[in-house]
Amino acid sequence: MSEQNRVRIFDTTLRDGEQAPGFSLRPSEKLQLARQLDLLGVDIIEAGFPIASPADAEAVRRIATEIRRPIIACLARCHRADLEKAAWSIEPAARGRIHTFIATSDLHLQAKLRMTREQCLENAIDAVRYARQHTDDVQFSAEDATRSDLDFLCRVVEGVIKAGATTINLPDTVGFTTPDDTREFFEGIRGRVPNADTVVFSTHCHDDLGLAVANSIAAVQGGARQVECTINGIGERAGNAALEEIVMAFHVRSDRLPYSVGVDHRQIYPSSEMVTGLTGQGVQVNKAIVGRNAFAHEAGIHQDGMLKDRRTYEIMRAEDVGAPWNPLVLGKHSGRHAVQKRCAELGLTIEGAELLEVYRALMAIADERKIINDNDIVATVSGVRTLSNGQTSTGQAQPAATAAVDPFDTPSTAAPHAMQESGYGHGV
Ligand SMILES: [Mn+2]
Repeated sequence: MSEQNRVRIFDTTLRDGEQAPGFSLRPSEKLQLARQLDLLGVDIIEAGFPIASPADAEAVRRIATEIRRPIIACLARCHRADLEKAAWSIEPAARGRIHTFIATSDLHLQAKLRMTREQCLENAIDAVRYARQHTDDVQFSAEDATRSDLDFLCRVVEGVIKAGATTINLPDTVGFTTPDDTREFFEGIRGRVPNADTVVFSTHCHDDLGLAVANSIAAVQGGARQVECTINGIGERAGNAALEEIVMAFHVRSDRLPYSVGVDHRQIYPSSEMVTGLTGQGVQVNKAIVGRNAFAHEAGIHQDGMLKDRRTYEIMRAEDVGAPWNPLVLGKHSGRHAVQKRCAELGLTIEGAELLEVYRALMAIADERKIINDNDIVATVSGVRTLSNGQTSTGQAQPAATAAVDPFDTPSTAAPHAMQESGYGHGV
């Protein structure tokens, strides 16, 4: 793939992610996560917002000292004090970036910053010039870019490129745009602004409408070559674009999305686990790529297909993202085939009438408990075997038909024989 289609992954888990409610991390935890992000292969780590607190500045400086391969970036408003603190924080870095920003939408200028467009433009240019005195790598973000007046935004982008900005980030700060908007927006600005081809354009999307990943991909199709994202999609409000979803979309659908990244997929799941562990905030079970159910199948028709050929219901493999592969969750939608397979994995060979007996007993448990675990399986097989041997714990003979669970109180008894083989659950 050509260098033109190389997309830089700018991870902001430690900045935008960390500033979300309930996600704050201590400096030592930030350093631990930065090491993992380095292993993951991200191009840029945004390590913090140094003016926000002395601990944040210290964390950025420690990361900049230790983590040598990726670019270490940190955030600063267009204020001298912010920029000085940012410069101090990245000073030890092998490659340090100052990321400065100011809002460009009239709403933010009037309601929040109480400044005119001209003052905004002047502040942006001054900040970029000042940052360039400390590092050659300066990123400028136009906060709320997607709700800004396009002509004014183009003037700001032109001004900061002249002042020395090397990356131009156009955030969808409030998660408002759609994929079509986003693509036209990037194409339009890159087409209009002089010297746009001398800088890297960047996208930063929030997920308020659940469109952050789709919008980020649309931005890349519109010419952006840096994507800002976070592990597990954590971030302000509904979060940022999820790194794992963007990377795997490029990987699985390279036919339509011919973009390359430097990320090692097999480090995706370990990174997700670390974020969950450090923050104490789990991901939703059905979260794409990293959720507990992302590679699990309970529906019997799916399980049967999976046992015959994984490609029937999988577009990527759990092991591709470093996740443990334990795809067959046994529940009330499972069939005998899956029960037999799991028993075999547990060292229990069961077939024929015994399999039917075990299957019915497990389905009765599933009606009560939603998920059947390995202990249930072992206990059920042992219970069925004890009964069919005519033995009970007291040594007295007992008829095999009276199992500990009611084998007939399950949906399977009413179904045709063929359905018991593969089980239930929707096929589509
Ligand atoms: Mn953000």
